[in-house]
Amino acid sequence: MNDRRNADRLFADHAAPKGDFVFDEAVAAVFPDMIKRSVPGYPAIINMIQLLTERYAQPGSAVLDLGCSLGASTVALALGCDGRDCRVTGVDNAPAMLERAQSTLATRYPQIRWLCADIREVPIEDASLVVLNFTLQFLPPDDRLTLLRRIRAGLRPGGILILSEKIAARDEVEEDLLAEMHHAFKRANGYSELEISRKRTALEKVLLPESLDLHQARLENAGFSRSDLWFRCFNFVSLVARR
Ligand code: GEK
Repeated sequence: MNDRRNADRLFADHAAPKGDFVFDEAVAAVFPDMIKRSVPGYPAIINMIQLLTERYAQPGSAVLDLGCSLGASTVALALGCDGRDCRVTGVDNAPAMLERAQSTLATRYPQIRWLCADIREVPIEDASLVVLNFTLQFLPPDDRLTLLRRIRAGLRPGGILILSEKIAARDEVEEDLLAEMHHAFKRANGYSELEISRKRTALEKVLLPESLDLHQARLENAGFSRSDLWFRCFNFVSLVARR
């Protein structure tokens, strides 16, 4: 899919970024390769977002992708609600990501609106489907419930939230299994031990995973009537939460 220029070698050599992970130009340039080689099941999740959209997007409603990165999930939304006159919006607060999404996709998908903004500040109204595909994990934990409450309040009856997250294990034994298998997945995709450990250090204070139980309890607290796990591979999950 990617030639060498777009292959993720960010943490491979002496020029590896120091400090906390940021979604800058260097990350944007390799992001499709990075996420596919780092998140088990990512391509399947994107395909299923399209199928879920075909099932749940309501005619004339708003459909939002919060933390859209380069727009892979936003395109799945646009394709899934084809012909239903939905207002599809991709939101990201990293200019390097959003600008690249917009410049590569605007001509092919003119129906998508792109918004460079913090997802904690965008209005959510008259929506039938909202996506948080591996984005909530980057918000400070104290801000997560407020956002979920706003999403719940902005959904039409019958509307859903698709929430995908890297999760924390329930105990040490499960943590060992999941972390080991995630590393095995990355090694199988060509990442070296050094790259894996540098990336883990860079993400440590930025990506804050929580347990599946905590996510489901918070969704309930935010007013969602139920949440169902529809995807899991190691420590990566996706849920459908119903208004
Ligand atoms: C995909 N959904 O390809 N406001 C807006 N955007 C934010 C915020 C915020 N407060 N915090 C983080 N982001 C995508 C993948 S990546 C997941 C999502 C990953 C954005 C951030 O800039 C980045 O683009 C995205 O959330 C997370 O399906 O890299 O593991």
